[in-house]
Amino acid sequence: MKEHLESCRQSIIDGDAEKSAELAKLALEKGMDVLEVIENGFVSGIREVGRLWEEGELFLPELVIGADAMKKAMDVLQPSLEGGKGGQKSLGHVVIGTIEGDIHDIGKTLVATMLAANGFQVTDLGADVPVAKFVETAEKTSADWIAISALLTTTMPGQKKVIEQLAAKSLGNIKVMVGGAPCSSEWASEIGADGYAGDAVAAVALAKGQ
Ligand code: B1M
Repeated sequence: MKEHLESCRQSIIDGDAEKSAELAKLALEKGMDVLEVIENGFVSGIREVGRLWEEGELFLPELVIGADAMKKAMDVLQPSLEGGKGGQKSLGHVVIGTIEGDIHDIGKTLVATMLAANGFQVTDLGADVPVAKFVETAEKTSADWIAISALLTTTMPGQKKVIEQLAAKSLGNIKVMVGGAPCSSEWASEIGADGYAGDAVAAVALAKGQ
């Protein structure tokens, strides 16, 4: 198990998309815990790529190649996370997306998949989503939650703008959760969000009111 997780992590650091997809398939065949493989294998690898890039040991193209390897592995694993979907009563409707100016979508997609797998109806708006689009979609679909991902310190203020637009339109009944690497519960309180989730499991618990 430990060895396999380490190989998964290394495949992302090496930017080897063929290998990462192969290791993801192998993990499924071995019946490994998919969330553990994602978090302690592949996510650990992409975070290391980010660290190496920040320290100047990798260049931007290598960051892109690492992200591609990560996406290939997620493409293999994501369907098995969706297993819980269907047949159950919806626990509520969540509109999710990555805020405008920000194209990081790996974590957001993982959160969307986990919410859907746990019985929520999810409208995934994708990445680089304008503030008004979150508000309009949530209003039109009578959503219970808006979940806004931001991975850049420069795009975090967009999360606050969504909350301000909701208030301006008297839609304060729609709850807002924020997430993404630079966010925190302090940030959520500061901007008046209803909650912060540090990972996909926490996002599900928050949406369930746990
Ligand atoms: Co970028 N990038 N990147 N990047 N990138 C970061 C975020 C960075 C921290 C890297 C670093 O410096 N160490 C840094 C941000 C610095 C800052 O603002 N403080 C950075 C930068 C600077 C940039 C560019 C500006 C680089 C450049 O062009 N000069 C550029 C920005 C482009 C843009 O958005 N406009 C850029 C580009 C890219 C790639 C395209 C190459 C690629 C993204 C590919 C893609 O997503 N399609 C990329 C990647 C891969 C990263 C890192 C390495 C990894 C992000 C990731 O996918 N993590 C990242 C470093 C890092 O985060 N440590 C970095 C795995 C993912 C599963 O985790 O997204 O954190 P995460 O999601 C978690 C939780 O945060 C939470 O649950 C998820 C699952 O556990 N969560 C939520 C996330 N969203 C949530 C929403 C919720 C609830 C929970 O509900 C609301």
